Amino acid sequence: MLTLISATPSPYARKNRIAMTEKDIQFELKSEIPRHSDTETPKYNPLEKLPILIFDDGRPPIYESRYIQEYIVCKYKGRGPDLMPDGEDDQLKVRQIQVLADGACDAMGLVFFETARGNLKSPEWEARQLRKEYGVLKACDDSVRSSGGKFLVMNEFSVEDIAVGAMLGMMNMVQTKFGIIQWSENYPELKRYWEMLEARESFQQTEPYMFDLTEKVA
Ligand SMILES: N[C@@H](CCC(=O)N[C@@H](CS)C(=O)NCC(=O)O)C(=O)O
Repeated sequence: MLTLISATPSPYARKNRIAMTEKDIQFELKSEIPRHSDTETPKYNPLEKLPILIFDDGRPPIYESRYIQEYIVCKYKGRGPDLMPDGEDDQLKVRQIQVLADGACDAMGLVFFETARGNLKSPEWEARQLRKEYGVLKACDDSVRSSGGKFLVMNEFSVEDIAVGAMLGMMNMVQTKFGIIQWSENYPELKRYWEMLEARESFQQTEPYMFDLTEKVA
């Protein structure tokens, strides 16, 4: 049995959970708070980040959500949806979109911890990160409009749809809980695409929610 170390609000772990659910791969979900001192992440990943996929046969664990997606796509090919188109150029498009979606999640993390600095918060730094959020939203909206179909590349549900869906789910959570970013009103097409993704069973089962961070981290 595989084990995935995850966190309830994590868009990164959510991507892996969605891919494994879509492919009907059984795994144990271990949710934790990676920024608390009792986190198990350093035991498996020197970068101290989750998601981490742990094997029960002694193989070393793997980490980095995009790498775990690649592992799932390669090792479970032929099981459930491929989650990756066949053509090289299409695969490159998929990976390019993943870079943007994951980068927006990284920038949101930086905004979150900048906010936690209270009086030491740098408005310039926060504005720089928020600019990235809005830039990625615009780029994703452009991709939705030019895809001409339901999904972004070759009209096949693939890992870049999962990445953009998880990113938008994270932004929605942040908008609802902290009022940090407004996006859904400005991008009706992107919102429609996101709602279509969220209607999938794999998305519904993994809806993100915030945990209580009780230790000071920044
Ligand atoms: N690039 C990494 C980002 C993972 C990441 O930032 N995970 C957060 C949880 S959402 C984490 O574990 N943070 C702990 C830390 O940065 O120390 C990935 O895609 O897996």
